[in-house]
Amino acid sequence: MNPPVETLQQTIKVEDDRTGLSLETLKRAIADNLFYIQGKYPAIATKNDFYMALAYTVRDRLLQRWLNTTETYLKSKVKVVCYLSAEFLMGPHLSNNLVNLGIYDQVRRAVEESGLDFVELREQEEEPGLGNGGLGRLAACYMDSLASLEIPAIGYGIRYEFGIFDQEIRDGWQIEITDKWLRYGNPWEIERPEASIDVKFGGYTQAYNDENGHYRVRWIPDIIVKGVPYDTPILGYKVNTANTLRLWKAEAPESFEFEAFNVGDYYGAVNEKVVAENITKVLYPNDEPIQGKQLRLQQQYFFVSCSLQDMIRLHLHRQDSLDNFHESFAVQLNDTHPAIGVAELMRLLVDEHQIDWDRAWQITQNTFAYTNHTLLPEALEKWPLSLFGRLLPRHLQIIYEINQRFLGQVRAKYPDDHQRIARLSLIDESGEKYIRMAHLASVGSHAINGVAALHTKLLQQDVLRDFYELWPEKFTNKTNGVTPRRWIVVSNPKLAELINRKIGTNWIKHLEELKQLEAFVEDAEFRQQWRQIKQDIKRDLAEYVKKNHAIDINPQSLFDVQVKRIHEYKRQHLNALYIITLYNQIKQNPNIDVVPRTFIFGGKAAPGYFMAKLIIKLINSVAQVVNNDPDVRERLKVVFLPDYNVRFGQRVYPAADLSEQISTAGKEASGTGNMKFSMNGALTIGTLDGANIEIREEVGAENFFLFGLTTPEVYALKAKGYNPWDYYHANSQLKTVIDLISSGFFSHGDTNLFRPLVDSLLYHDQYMLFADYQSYVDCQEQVNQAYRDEEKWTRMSILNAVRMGKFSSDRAIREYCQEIWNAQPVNVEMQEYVQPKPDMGKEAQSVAAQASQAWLGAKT
Ligand code: F58
Repeated sequence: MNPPVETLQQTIKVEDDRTGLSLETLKRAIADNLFYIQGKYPAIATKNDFYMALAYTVRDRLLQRWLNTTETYLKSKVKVVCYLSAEFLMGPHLSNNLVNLGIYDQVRRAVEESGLDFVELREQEEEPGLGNGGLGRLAACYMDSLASLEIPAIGYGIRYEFGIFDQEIRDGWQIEITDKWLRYGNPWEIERPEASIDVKFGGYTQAYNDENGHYRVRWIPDIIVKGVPYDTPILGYKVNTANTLRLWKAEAPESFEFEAFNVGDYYGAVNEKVVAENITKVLYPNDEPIQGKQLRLQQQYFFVSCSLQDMIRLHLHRQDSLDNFHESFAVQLNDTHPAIGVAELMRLLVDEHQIDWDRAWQITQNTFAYTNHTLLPEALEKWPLSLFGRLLPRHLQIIYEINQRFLGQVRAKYPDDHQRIARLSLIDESGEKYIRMAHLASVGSHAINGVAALHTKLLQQDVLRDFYELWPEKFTNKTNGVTPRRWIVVSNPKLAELINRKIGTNWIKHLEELKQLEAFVEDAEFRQQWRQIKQDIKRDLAEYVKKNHAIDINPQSLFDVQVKRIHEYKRQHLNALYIITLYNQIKQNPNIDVVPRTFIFGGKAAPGYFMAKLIIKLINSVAQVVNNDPDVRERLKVVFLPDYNVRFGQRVYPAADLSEQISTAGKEASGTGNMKFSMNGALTIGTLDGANIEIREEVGAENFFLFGLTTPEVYALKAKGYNPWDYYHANSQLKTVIDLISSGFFSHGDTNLFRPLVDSLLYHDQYMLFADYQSYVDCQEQVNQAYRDEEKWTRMSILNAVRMGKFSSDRAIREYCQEIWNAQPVNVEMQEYVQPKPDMGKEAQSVAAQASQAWLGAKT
């Protein structure tokens, strides 16, 4: 006979299926989600169905923290950091969430005990590739650190339907394939249609006097687009803080459709919808700004307007007046893509909330701070004034007004310095008129920063020199950092495990503690373990390459890796010249004793960037020749691995022996791949550029392979006149390499294929490859010598990794908090979610409802 129900309730504590962590509960939760969310039973479920069931199981375990965090922020007046970025390159969420929740092993077991293959399910996840490269990935690392440091933060961006394209290689050329990442659904986001926001475009403005006789302007737009937020929880590492990444999708407002339907314009109505939805369709895949593309400006204004209106809504829920908006929010502009926010906040404060101009300007300047990510002058964003005025007529007026007042200040300080005034103006009037977005960002912000020490110095001396002379106090350096959670714990669990055994786990949140491992450098057993891990990971990569690309690589060889966007300034082709040099040496002297090397490349080229695509073709063509030549077999291998992305980064950084960071000095703002490699024990061959300089300072010059011109030397050579032919004629090894490419040796006799590349190197190479060629080749020889001495190499590898404390994004975020944002950590208490009881008091119900409405967007 069954025991009475009351007895059962007294004796058995039932674990909640959505929060419980026992193996039995996890297994049941996965099975339940498969049934109730995917609507499948195991016999008919696809791998993706199982992945989704697993992802929902993990998301359930995040929700308690996420909602507690949101509630904590809403109830208090804590300052919230808003990171405005057109790109967030998050990478796969599953493993990261499992690590941050501290339940990786447990969930893995539950999956395996359910008869499923954990790794296979993990690989099902489509990575959200909502960014191009370093800038978007930095935003993702910063979101992880903000949450891990318990700083209230919201990441605001765009929910592109198609992220960065998938890359295929056909016949050595890059082919772009649409990234349909949302095809099978995204279990990590929650749509919040009730929190939608209207954004205006086009039309005209009208001046009027309000009821108090004050002069005002209203904006009558052509079209209105609806921004719908999609929220993703960003959980910190082993804390209760789960911040929000709020990405906006553009939709047509229903009312507009109805209007058109009413007058019978069916096509017009549908077209309106298409136009609106186009705004967030696709990420621009360029690594330099595209001048003059209307859709790009629409994207920028769309997400910035949605985000600022959202902040104002949240602010007015917590406070009565907008007068202290800047105490509620610190808004960081991730490059100039969101810089239109300066004019938009002024518009919202002055036009829509009737704050007087001077006060609005103080609030605006105190709210914004601007990070610059590039030194290439051609990469500074500017918008044709005509296009700008057509799309955002009110903002153009506001920018004129800001400019007039700003230039008034400049004139007061530098009377009659007309050139300086023209240089500083927000409007470039040298030819066709343009709005200079970096100037708008600089004028509208209280802080301006570069992303590595050299970069900040060059900003001050060069790109933003006039602003630096005007406001030196606004400038600070914030050297980039990367999150050790994703870039060590998730991607290199074996290394993390070894470190944990030696010094515990504190280093995961305090990376400088890795220094304690220096004590083990002279411990032969530790070195052996270190080497073994690298070896195992290299073997895994070799298997992966064999399985996916049918290429054999030797796991004993030196893994020499260059993965990053393909760009002339990053000089992947310098690396290719070295490969050809080595190849020639072996061909000339087949018995030469070389260190076996595998050259691994990965990276996407902007679809319209011909020279970058030709560099990919060159690498693949060299690979074909080298890999099929029996004379060099077992000594040289070249592989270009297609579709480099976050997931592949996680696989390749831990497997690298050598990290190629070989940009022309003064061109790479910082680099962050350089940090990920070094943290995983790769040695760097690099120039004195970006964060390489600081990495070398930290790991010690003796543990870094330095070559090439310095920035002052590059400038001096440019000033003097760089003549590539001098190097070509003086260096027979270099000449042989170039002549071999020109001869058609790598292109089946076609002497035209690589001509544009060779011509650019010989006639107008801004990046001065030939000037650095010999120094690079010599330095690579030092690498070979060092690699021959296994113990020496291991010592260098260990010292590289354990001295990387400075390059944790936690350090970077702490600096932003203290020196720019004035933001403090906030403790989030864990409260168990309790099912609302039928007898819940009216008062309690209404308090709960108010809080949720503010967040969800009910108008206050
Ligand atoms: C990168 N910029 C820098 N831009 O090149 C790199 O040195 C730095 O480490 C990184 O930012 C983070 O600070 C970068 O990735 C882009 O991808 C933009 C995308 C949108 C168009 C303009 C370039």
